Amino acid sequence: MSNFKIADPKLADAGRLKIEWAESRMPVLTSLREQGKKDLPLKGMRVAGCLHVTKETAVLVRTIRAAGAEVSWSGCNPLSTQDDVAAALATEGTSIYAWHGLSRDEFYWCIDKTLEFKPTLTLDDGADLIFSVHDRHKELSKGVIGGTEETTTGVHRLRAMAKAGKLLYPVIAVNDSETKWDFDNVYGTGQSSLDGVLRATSVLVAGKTFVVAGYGHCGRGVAIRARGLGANVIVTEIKPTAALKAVLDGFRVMTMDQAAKLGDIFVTATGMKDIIVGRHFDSMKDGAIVSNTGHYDCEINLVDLEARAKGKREIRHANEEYTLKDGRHVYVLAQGRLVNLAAAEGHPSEVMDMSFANQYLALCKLAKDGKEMKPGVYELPPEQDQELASIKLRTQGLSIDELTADQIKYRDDYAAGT
Ligand code: RBV
Repeated sequence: MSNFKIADPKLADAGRLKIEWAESRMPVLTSLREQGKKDLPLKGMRVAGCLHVTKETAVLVRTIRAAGAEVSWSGCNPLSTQDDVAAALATEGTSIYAWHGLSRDEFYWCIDKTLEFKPTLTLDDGADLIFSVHDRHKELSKGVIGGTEETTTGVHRLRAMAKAGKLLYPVIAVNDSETKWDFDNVYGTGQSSLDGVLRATSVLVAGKTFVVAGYGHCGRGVAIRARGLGANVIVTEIKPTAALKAVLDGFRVMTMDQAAKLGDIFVTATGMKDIIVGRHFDSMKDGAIVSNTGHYDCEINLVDLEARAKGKREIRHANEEYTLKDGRHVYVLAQGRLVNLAAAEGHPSEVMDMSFANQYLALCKLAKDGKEMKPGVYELPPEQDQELASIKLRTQGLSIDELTADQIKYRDDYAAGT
């Protein structure tokens, strides 16, 4: 019998259909599952997970369980849980504590519940679970062989913990695998963020001035897709080389002070706090739409906006209209939380297929070798990226060329010139 706290168990049938749909688009992860059913690489493991409860995550959870592990799960964002998926997981025996719209206290309560079974492995997206182990449940860390981390923000936190000498067990930075950051962060964030903006607003993107803050992998993905829909895209940056890349990719680059006056739609993708603050709201056009796709909700300063507002109302799902004291309106999507997961369904299954294959393989690696690994942040082997990409290509019916023996000789021959 599983333990769970979810919104409504009656949603399980709808959740199961969603999961089936995702599964049909995740051939890499499901092929690993078939192998895992035979080899049971996670036998005896207790995996605590804190990651968005989506249909794709459910495919990962099923895979981890099929490989022999017990699982206890919570969501990693108050607004990203898909309640029907949570219900489906609960009814198939997964311990899960997650519902859409939980408070901050409930968020940490859910994490604490997942730790009750004393995990041997932790799986994070944003490092809130690992941090909870280190902060409030230090005694549990002795029993943890290792952990994994899904996202840039979490890896950043963990590297800072390791640098401060505070990290107590080895963690694999799944985010840093090429088959994660070069696909999920770019194409996943690109499409799902636009999906979130569109579901929350249904506005015409063509012809709009679309401001993207940050030109890392995520920001680049959003900028490319916004341009694809016909927007005039402006990029803001703090890093000279990233800004220059945006310029050479054909985007306008300027400061947020300048962009704030021009933008119709804003998406922040920086991982940094206070990207859009009071003085930016002061200069925005009437009707500006503001959203964030970074991991935490600190990029748009809503306290500053509240201070300028005389009223607000939810005008559509995940879309709040703020009326400012001077009569202008600013629309905030998904309360400034990641718009792709809070207003839409997160990244498409096809990219999560590779991200979660990396997650699964990282857990298997820790189950096998974790006891010999010192505390620290580790990366997955680059050969694994090539293997996963090969499976992905094969399942799409695509073939690629191979070097001949003669070409390999040429490649390795430093004396061969003109
Ligand atoms: N993300 N997961 C999904 N559909 O399950 N969508 C996005 C999904 C992850 C993504 O890998 C990213 O690194 C993280 O969410 C940000 O919190």
